Amino acid sequence: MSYVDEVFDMVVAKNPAQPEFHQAVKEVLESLRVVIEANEEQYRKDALLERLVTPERQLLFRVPWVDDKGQVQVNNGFRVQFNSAIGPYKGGLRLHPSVNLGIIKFLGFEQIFKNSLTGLPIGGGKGGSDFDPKGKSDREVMAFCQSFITELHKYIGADTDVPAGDIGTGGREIGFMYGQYKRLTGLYEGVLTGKGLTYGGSLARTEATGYGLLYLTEEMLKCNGKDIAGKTVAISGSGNVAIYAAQKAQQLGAKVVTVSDSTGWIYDPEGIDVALLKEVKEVKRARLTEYAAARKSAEYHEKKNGEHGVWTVKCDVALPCATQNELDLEDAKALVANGCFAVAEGANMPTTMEATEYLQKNGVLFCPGKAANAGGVATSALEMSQNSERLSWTFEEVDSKLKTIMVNIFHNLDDAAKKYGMAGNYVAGANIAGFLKVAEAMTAQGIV
Ligand code: NDP
Ligand code: 2IT
Repeated sequence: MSYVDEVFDMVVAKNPAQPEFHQAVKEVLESLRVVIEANEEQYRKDALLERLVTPERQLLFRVPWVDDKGQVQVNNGFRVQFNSAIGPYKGGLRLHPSVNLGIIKFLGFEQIFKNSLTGLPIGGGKGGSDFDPKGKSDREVMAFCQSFITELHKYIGADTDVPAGDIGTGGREIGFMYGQYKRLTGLYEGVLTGKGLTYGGSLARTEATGYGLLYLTEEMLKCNGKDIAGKTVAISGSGNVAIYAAQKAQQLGAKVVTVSDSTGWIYDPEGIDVALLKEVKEVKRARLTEYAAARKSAEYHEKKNGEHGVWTVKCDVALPCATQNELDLEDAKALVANGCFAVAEGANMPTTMEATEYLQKNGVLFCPGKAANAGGVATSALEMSQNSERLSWTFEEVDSKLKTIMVNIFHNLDDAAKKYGMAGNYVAGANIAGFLKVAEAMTAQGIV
């Protein structure tokens, strides 16, 4: 059996009931086959792949907090410190009722390669909790965040592990966590990113994932003889990534016609009104029904079981920006049938493996999340730099660095795909380019 297959079987056997983690590992290992086979003896002897798929450290902890009725609630807390070969662990904290260890491991594993692709010195990690911030009062969210950090603060720090936002964790949650970390440690340091601008946050971090997604998409289209201007774009999600992806797409001259949340989706043929969307989602924390109520041109569709939502709408470019496995084979077929020619992932692993293969086979340009959404973590690393030198850069400075990083990422993965005889396969290109830097650093640092 080949080394890659052996390691994949081991991952399934040793990590039962973690399908998302298996899926993420499978996709990466499949792409690496050609690289591994060229140097199999050495990698096998060093157990390089076994070490790569095994987190350096996994923290599981209890998070007790008191709700507004005086009732004690208990959630599960997670932090997976996956790989520190090229820098301190770096990655977000997801707060969503679906969170479990397998989901955090898939996200942490992806983060290793994503962070490598940014070209910046950051290792891979991820964390979170099955706490649901939806419908909670600010005081309840604060109580949860303080309890979460009271345990996690022992294991993080500006030079060891630097968490940030993800689904359910935005500026409010990062603020409460930062305050508690500072209170417990007495340190005013860059231990979290995505901070508010008055206490060490970076300009353009809020916009970075969505903007970066569009900078990369623009470059991918340009290198394939196409232009984003004048195109119709379908976006899923209506959170941090989706909102700023829509904003930048419109600035670049495209028309965004859809957004969604977990209960429904909007079709707005006149183009999404981003200012209204921000008011509904960022200020009121309300459902998309409020967007539809305030805008004549918008159709609201309730999400029903088995219904395929935003991907049934005719578009040129699709940007999934909500969650994992939200774009399946049927969606991919609908996109291709409607003439969609490019898909770039704003979310982490939103496209199933079958859907990815179908899109690639049908000539759709496909950029995986670990490259396409790397602008968020890249700008987090720029926030770390600013915190270390105790300076703040202008919006234009950060935004122009972000754009350069995204353009470079695209060319790195495009070059890697060509070098290994898989021109145009950006999934393989991203996995190979991300892997090679981490593998070299792990090898140089010996058996640790
Ligand atoms: P937010 O919490 O701001 O928004 C998430 C959006 O996705 C919401 O519209 C939410 O709807 C929807 N959503 C979440 N879970 C589900 C679900 N199970 N089914 C259907 N819809 C769902 O998160 P972000 O925008 O920050 O994150 C979106 C994606 O981007 C995630 O995959 C995240 O890992 C990834 N990402 C985020 C980065 C960042 O910097 N924030 C960086 C790189 C990647 P509802 O409100 O109804 O739950
Ligand atoms: O998935 C991701 O890259 C993020 N949620 C952002 C991580 C970060 O450290 O900014």
